[in-house]
Amino acid sequence: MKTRAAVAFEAKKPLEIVELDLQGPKEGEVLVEIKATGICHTDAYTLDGHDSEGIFPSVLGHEGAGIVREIGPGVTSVKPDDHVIPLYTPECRQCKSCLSGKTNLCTAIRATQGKGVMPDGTSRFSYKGETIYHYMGCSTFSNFVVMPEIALANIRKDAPFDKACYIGCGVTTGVGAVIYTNKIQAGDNVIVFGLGGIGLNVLQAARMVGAGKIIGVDINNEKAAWGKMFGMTHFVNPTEIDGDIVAHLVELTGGGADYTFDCTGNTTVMRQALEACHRGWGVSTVIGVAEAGKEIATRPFQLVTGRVWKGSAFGGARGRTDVPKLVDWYMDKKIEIDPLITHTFSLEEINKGFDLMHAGKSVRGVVIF
Ligand code: NAD
Ligand code: AHE
Ligand code: ZN
Repeated sequence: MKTRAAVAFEAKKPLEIVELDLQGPKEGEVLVEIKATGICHTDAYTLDGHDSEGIFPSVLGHEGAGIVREIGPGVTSVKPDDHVIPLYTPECRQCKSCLSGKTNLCTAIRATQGKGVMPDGTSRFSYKGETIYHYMGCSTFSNFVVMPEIALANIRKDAPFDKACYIGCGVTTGVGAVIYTNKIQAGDNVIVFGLGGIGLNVLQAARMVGAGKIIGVDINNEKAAWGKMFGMTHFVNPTEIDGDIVAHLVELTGGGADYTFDCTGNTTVMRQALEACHRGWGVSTVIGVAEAGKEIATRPFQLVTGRVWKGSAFGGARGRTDVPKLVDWYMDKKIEIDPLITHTFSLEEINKGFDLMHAGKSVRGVVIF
């Protein structure tokens, strides 16, 4: 069949809207009509050539929601007309990682996802006979996609696609980092660096669990009002304080935070986030994705004296199990999504979404097919 898609033919070039050929679902695969997709900073990072796994030409996008249109042989967990969220972190429930109960990082198909192909090693997309690669096992910037069954969360049908799509990455990443990766408790002091599409979701989850001080750090003052809407109690712009940001935050929290989060992808900020943790027990979680070749550093003494440095992918959420629950929380108004979606676009307008993100003017842009 044919599908309209925004294709990244080359790094650092605008996406081009073209009609691709799409092969139907094979064994264990599902054809999904994507109804809406968010634009995450990770898409921009790959398009800008910063991803060591970036492959071109490819169809980017990993934050979508849609409807099952056809199933391949052997598929049992979804059927035509089901509403689904594609999962870049699948959940096979059979691999060593899934069975460990210690991680959400299913390893069943990670190697082929990173190579831009389906689990059988081939792509379903082509253009004028040339292969176009998949991205993060999702490619939600295409109106139709083929997904492995284990990478689809089956969600309730009354959730609107243009909001539910955000649960496919940003909402789950931010909320999950608080409740799954860290199990933050009432009264804990929290610092969030970077108040964008991810950081604001960390804030709202910190508010939800009754955190104590909820401090937001951003170099863009326009994010102060956003932070306050999502539970932030104090805002700090590091470019506007006297002296060292770490010392400032340690003083503000009476010795350092119980939990800090990097939601910027900047390795200097990651170090500040670790060092703003409380001596003896503070935990710093890296969520931001750093450019290829970047490394993090700190004095080992920071760890010797009890600070913990860890990371979180997709908020530690097990996709097929937890994503439908997050959709329920949204529908039950436990978490807010609507105000965070500041812009919507047609597929033809998708490059505007990247421009607004780079300019710091949008929180989440969503393409509606
Ligand atoms: P975004 O562009 O919406 O937000 C980034 C925010 O960081 C902006 O508000 C910006 O002003 C702020 N910022 C930039 N430099 C800063 C600095 N030096 N100090 C303080 N604030 C600064 O991006 P997003 O969609 O929220 O994504 C944030 C990061 O999270 C990206 O690196 C993205 O790739 C990553 N990410 C990771 C996961 C995961 O599973 N680990 C999932 C989604 C996104
Ligand atoms: N391809 C990059 C790594 C990118 C990365 O860390 N991705 C996050 C999700 S970002 C979503 O917006 C993730 O889940 N990582 C776990 C994984 O298995 O990719 C690189 O450095 O090569
Ligand atoms: Zn993302």
